Parts: sequence; structure tokens; C-alpha cells
Amino acid sequence: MDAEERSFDKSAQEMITRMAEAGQENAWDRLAAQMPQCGFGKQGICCRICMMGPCRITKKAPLGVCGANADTIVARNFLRAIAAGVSAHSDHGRTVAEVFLATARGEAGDYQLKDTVKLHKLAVELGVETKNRSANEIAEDVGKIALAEFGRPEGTQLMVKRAPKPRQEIWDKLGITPRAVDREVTESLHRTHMGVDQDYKNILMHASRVALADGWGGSMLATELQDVLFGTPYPGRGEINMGVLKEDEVNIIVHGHEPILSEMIVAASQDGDLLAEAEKVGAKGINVAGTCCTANELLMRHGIPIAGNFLNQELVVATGAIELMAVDVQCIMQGLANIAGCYHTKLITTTDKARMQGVEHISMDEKTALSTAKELVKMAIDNYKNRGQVHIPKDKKPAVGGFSFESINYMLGGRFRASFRPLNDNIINGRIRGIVGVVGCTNPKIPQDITHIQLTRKLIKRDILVLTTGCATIACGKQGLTNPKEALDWAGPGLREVCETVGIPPVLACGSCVDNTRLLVSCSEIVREGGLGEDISDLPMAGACLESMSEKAFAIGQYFVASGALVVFAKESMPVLGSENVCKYLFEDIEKDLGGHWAVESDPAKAAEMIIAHIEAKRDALGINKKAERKLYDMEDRRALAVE
Ligand code: XCC
Ligand code: SF4
Repeated sequence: MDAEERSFDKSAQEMITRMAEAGQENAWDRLAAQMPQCGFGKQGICCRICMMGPCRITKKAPLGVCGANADTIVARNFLRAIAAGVSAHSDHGRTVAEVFLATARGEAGDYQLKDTVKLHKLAVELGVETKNRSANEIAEDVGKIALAEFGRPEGTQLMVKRAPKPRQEIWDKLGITPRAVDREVTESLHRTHMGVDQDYKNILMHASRVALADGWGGSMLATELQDVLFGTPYPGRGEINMGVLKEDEVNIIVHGHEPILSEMIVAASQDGDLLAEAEKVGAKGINVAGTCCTANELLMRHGIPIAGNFLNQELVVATGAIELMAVDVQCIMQGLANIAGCYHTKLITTTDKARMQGVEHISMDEKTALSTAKELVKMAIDNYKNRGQVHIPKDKKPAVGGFSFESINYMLGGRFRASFRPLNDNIINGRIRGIVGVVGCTNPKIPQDITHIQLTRKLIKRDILVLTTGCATIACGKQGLTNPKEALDWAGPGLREVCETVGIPPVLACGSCVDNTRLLVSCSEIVREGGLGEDISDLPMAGACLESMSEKAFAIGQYFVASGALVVFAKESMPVLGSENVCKYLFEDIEKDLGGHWAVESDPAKAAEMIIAHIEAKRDALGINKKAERKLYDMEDRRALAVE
């Protein structure tokens, strides 16, 4: 397979070719070796839940040994995948809550409460007394409440109160308002144990509940507490792609998800003594860059450069320019150990729950975080002399990150009247047709980044504001789509006008995957602001991820659906097609229950049309598509549309 078929990104193509020449293996090669992949797995009709199995559903054998049919098996597998995704996000959230609490108690001296304004707001929301109390006292109570959310013995998640009232009522009526995060995950495993829940609709109803525990629980808490600890993001400049690596500096990659680690490495890399050490070994400086969601966290808050997304992780190491790669949790390919072994790169695991065979482990804990981070930076400096040949692709693009809920509010409304009103007005008057979240991963089954780019370009061309998170953000960033200067050329006239007035790009980088909750909060605020219906399901909005690979993506997709959105995934990454009933429910009937639904479409152009049709239908239903305002496309518009 050519490099062009593997990635849309020129610098990735360059590295893929080089790796092939050097006989080095990457995810695409391992995918090729896996072909043909298991057809049962693809359709979700393989069950390994008990030891009477494994059972596979065929025409000849339509039932498992226990009598389970395709509907049950597909639904169970889907629920388990969602529960795993929820557990990943929420365990991240819990870690943040623990560090937050330790910081409040003065037990984690290297961390601070950076955004006390947000702390106060959160405290009021959670019913914590703020009068005559220090930030630390308030934070201790907030931290305790947040930490308790994961295992609360009774009641439901507190953050669900942020959702529009009618939405909360739908959840209550269906009995799916999420309780403790841990409880919903545990119940998912219980229900899918052999011989428990065997009604596919009932199983899928719990899929919504456990996913809501993530979106309006674990992930939302992760985002909120991270903002207080590390600062709420505001727009700032950065750069994206492998060209951010420096030939003459010590390069450190932080990879994974929890800013607990990466924030400290950034701090350590600015330490005067360590900078002097770097100079001593002949390096001009210490360059920290990120990959995957950790990269998004750092771009959002510090403008730290991003070296690439999920499928770039091995390619980055193959530049030979990385002195040290520190990883924590999630989306870390085991293949990294091999490729790091081909170079001088030190790969270091830092979280006790995520170790790799044959890889050095330096345990990071909140009490000694900065000194551990300094130790890592020192290791990188010492390793600089061991560099061999280096090949760094030149490509990089300027990017703007930092679009939190707060900063969007501020950018749109201004400091003294921060408000979503201008956005609502522009949606109502049709300059902006709607909002779409383009989110998620990259997957070697699809040329890297291509769907994110093509879908995003099509949407902004049709005056749809795109909010992006996760590896999709990095894909967009590599092509200049998160940079107002370049991206506005791709935007339709209405969207362009609004973006130029406000000074934002048409594609807003909103952060990591836990930060998808910023989209939920923004949607709720749009509803609250008025004029666009009573519930999230009334909004002209949708979510899409055509390159998903992770179980976390299912969790995100399901909580968006359960919050009332249309969510489009690629056929290749939706392992439910083996059950017609499950498909019918997820793709159609679930809308009657929850107002949102799933759809599958692998072609980004068709996905764009599907989303646009959905948005226009919502606009019609809201009565904001008055006939006179409908614009007929003239020749010039048509030509502009044909540009690709
Ligand atoms: Fe992982 Fe978060 Fe997916 Fe990227 S987008 S591949 S989950 S790093 Ni979250
Ligand atoms: Fe087979 Fe049923 Fe056991 Fe699944 S639970 S492996 S379908 S016997």
C-alpha cells in the first residue's frame, strides 16, 4: 500500500515511506498482516462472555449455546465497549479529582488552583459555601464532592442539572439519569454477564445511562477540575505537525491523556538549571511537544506545539529526533516499544496502572510531581548525545487552540456582556446554519485524517460552525483549518462574516476527548439563551467521527445521542451491523426515546450531506428557515463548492 493510501498528511507519508525503506513496522503494516479481519467481530456477532462459547452467529447456527441471538450478542458487545470507554474517561476524571483534592489540602505542592473564578462558579453550582473562605477551603469541599460523584452510594450525577430541563425529564422518565459512574459501569458488566439482560432494547437503554455517566459525569468533572487546576483555556497560538520537532534542541514528547503529567513536564522544561544543562550538551533548548489528547490539553492552555495525532505516534519516534517520550494512559500503542528500540529514544511509562513490558517505568505521583518531571527532563538531556541520524519532516501549520465554553462565550459577547446571544442570533438569521462536533480518532483502516478534513471543509463551506476535539482537532490543525487566516478561505460567506467579525476560525479547537463535555455545556447554553427550541434535540447540530478506533468514541457517541444529537460514524467502526434489530433501534427508533440517533456513513461527502439535511430539517422545525431567506446558489457559489 502506498503512503498516500495510508495517510492524507504529507509529513506522515514521508515518514511512512522512510519507515518502509528502513524495514520498520507501524500500525498500517500490522493491520495489513491482520487481513482479512474477522467478519464476526466486525459485525459484533461473536460472543466470548462465557466458557460454553465462544459462539458465533451464522445462518446454520443462529443462536449461541445459551440460546442468545444476534440481537442480544450485538447489544451486549456494544454496551461493554461503551462501558470500557466510560471507565477510561472517568478514571481519568477521578485521578484529576484526587490531585485536585490533594492540591486543595496543600498535599500536592507543585500544583496550584489556577482559575479561582471558575472554582467559585463551580462551588456555587455544587452548593459549597464560598463566603469568607479561602480558595483552598472551597476547593477542598468541591474536590470532595467531585470525588464522591464516582462512587456516590445514592442519588444521581450532579452535573446532569446543567442539561436543559426537558432533557432531564426525558432521562428521568426513561429511568436513565446516571447514578454513580462506578455503579453504571459495574451494572453494565453485570447485565452483560452470561444469562442476565437479554432484551436488546433494555441493554441499549443502559448503554445510554452509562454513557451519560461519562458525558454529564466523569468527563465533565475531568474538564471542570482541570480548568480550575491548570487554567481555563483561552485562545492562543500554537503549531501543529511533525515540523515542530527541533533538530538542535532536546525533544520530549508527552503522549496520552492526563495533563497531571504533561503540565509538570512543561514546567520542568522551563527550569533554568535544566536549560543550562541542555546548553552544556550542545542543545539550543528543550522542546516539549505533544501527541494525542495530551497534546490538545497543552495546546489549549499553553500553546505547546503538537507533533501529531494517534497514528503519528510511531512516526514521530521514527524521526530519530526524540530524546524521551513520556506516556501515561490511553491510546498508547504497544508498538512504540519496538520503534523506540530502533533509536536512542527513551520511552517511559509513568502511571502504575499502565506499564509496558520491557519499558522503563518511573512512577508519577502528585506529591513529587515536579521533581519526577525534572528527572524525566534530565534523562532526555542526558540522552541528547546518543542521537543518531535525524529526519524531521518540514510540515507544520500555525493553529489557534483554547476554545473552552468560557472563551467562546467571551469571544462572542465580549468581556462585559459575555454571552452566547450573538451565536444564537446568527444561527437564527441563517448566517450560521448550525453546529457540528467533528471529533475523535484516526484509524489505519481509513487514510489518516482524510475524513476529518473533507467533512470539515464541506461543513464550513456550507456555513456550519465546526467544534472539534481529540485527534480530529489535530487532523484539522495540520491542514490549517484551525487557523483563521487559512481556514476562512474554506468557509461559506455567512460563517466567514461572523468569524471575521468575532476574530475566530470557522473550526474551533475545543480540546481533548473529555472536553467533548464543553460541547454539551455549550449546547445547553444555546438552548438557555433562547430562540432555538427547548432542548438539545431541537438544535440544528450534530456530531461526527468517521475515523474512530477507541471504545471511548462509542461512549462519546452514545452520550451525544442520549443528549439528543445525530451522531455519524463510519461503517467500518460500528460493530453492530450483525443485528438488524439493534441497527433499527440505534439508527431510527432510539430517536423516539431520546431525540437523537446514530447513523453510519463512511464517505465524508455523503456524511456532510446527511448532516446538512438534518440541520436544515431542524431549522425548518424551529421555523427559522423562512422561504424568503433561502439563498439560491449562483454560478460563483457553485464553483466555490466544487473546490476540493
Ligand atoms: Fe485516542 Fe484521545 Fe481517539 Fe485520539 S481521539 S485516538 S481516543 S487520543 Ni480521543
Ligand atoms: Fe455463547 Fe451464550 Fe456463552 Fe455468549 S453467553 S459465549 S452466546 S453460550
